Amino acid sequence: MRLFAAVLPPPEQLDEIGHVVDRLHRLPGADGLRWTSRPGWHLTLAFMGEVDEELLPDLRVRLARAAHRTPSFPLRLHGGGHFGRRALWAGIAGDLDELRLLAERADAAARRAGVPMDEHRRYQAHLTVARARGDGADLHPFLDELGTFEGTRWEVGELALVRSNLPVSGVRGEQPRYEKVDGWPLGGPPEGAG
Ligand code: 3AM
Repeated sequence: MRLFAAVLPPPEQLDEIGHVVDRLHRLPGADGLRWTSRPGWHLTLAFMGEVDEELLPDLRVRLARAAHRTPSFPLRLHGGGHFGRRALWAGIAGDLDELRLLAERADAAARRAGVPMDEHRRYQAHLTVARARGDGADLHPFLDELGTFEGTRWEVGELALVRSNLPVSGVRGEQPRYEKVDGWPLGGPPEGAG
């Protein structure tokens, strides 16, 4: 199955960015973008791609350990950014050092479990809200609107393992469906306790 590790913001924070994205939908050019589906909004930590079922038990143990080693930390959604002309995202502020560490630990957990991981790109925390079709689009009007957004803070308390179900219908613009398959608390009781 196709998997990635992620942080899932709580409903309240998703509603806040949801209101901003509602406004983005009304801007000229919005129809030309593919808007990501809200139940699936996430902060990707480490993308694993297709993972053999037989690697899953070890992967789970290692991700649990990665979560355990990371104390919970605060984040908030803040402003926006883009990857070229292709992806429009809400930005993240707060304890980005801890977020980056969690991303590195999730990546290392997958690697050690035998998942062939791509080489590191510099980790850029983001929550993708739209993708452009074809050659891309001018995302600046959307960035202007997103730029002033300040979400409220939440405490990240879980590392999630998410399955990405790619569309099979062939319907143009259909989105992958994301499904949380497991989650581990950050921090957690001392190892060996209980
Ligand atoms: O929604 P975001 O931007 O966080 O772009 C994909 C999405 O990221 C990314 O993993 C998330 C869940 O699909 N992704 C997909 N294929 C990828 C790949 N080959 C990838 N990231 C890195 N390498």
